[in-house]
This record gives sequence, C-alpha cells and structure tokens, in this order.
Amino acid sequence: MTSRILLTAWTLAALAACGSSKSSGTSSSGTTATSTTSTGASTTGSSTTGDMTVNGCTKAMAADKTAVGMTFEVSSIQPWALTHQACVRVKVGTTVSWKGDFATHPLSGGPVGMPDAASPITVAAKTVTGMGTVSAKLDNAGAYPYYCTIHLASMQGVVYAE
Ligand SMILES: [Cu+2]
Repeated sequence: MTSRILLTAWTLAALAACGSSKSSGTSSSGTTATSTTSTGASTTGSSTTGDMTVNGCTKAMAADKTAVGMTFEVSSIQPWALTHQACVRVKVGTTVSWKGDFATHPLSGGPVGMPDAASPITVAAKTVTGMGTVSAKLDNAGAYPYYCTIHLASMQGVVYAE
C-alpha cells in the first residue's frame, strides 16, 4: 500500500519536472527575440561611427551641445521649418526634441530618403501628426540622422550622441 502511494507521488513529480522544462524553453526563445531587437538598435548607432558626411553633417563640424544638460531642443537652433539643417553633439541619454508642424514637415530618423524604423527619432515622430513636439531619448552612443520626408534636400541633420 505504502509503496504504491510513493510511486504515484514520484510520477507526479516527474510530470511536474517535465512541465517546467517546457516552460523554460518558451522563455529562452522570448529572450532571443529581445536581444535581436537591441542588436538592431545598436547597429543603427554604430553604422555611421566613421566620420563620413551624412545628411550634410560630419561629427567634426557638429556643434558641441554636450554641456546643455539632458534635454536639448534641436528646433531652438532653427525652427523645424524651411530651411533646416542642424548637426549637433549631445551626451548619451539626452532627450532631443523638435517643435513644429509635423503634418507639413513629417520627421523621420535615418539618412535622407532612407527611413530607419529602428531609430528612436522615427519611433517618437510617429506619435505626433500635427503641431507639437517630438522628443526622442538617445540611449546609445552613435549618429542619429533625421530629415523631413517632404523637403528632403533642405530639412535634414544629425544628432551625435557621445
Ligand atoms: Cu519639411
């Protein structure tokens, strides 16, 4: 009698162990998906690390705004309107913003004509469709190009986070 009860208990324990090993397999595939996303973001930041001209800017010519604090309004240099070009350097972790009419001047992250869906500027710009402020926090060192999707030639720039 006693040995049968023990056998049943052991069988239940084995089933429970089997169930828990299945669920750990599921969570490890979730971790893989997350790390793929962050790899994409850091690739975006480092792909323009060399000081080549992007959106009319090089890091060498960019205005040093690393002392302005953790928020920086790009549109305080020139309004987000024709003609706009800003090449600036800020500290990693700075929240940069553009103020203006995003129906007339839709903002996108990326080199001109090459929208970068992974750019935090692109992600932030999707939240504002008319008059307003687009704010993007730049958490990784790298070059963050941006442009107006209507006035490609005249509204562009790069924010370098360092
Ligand atoms: Cu524009």
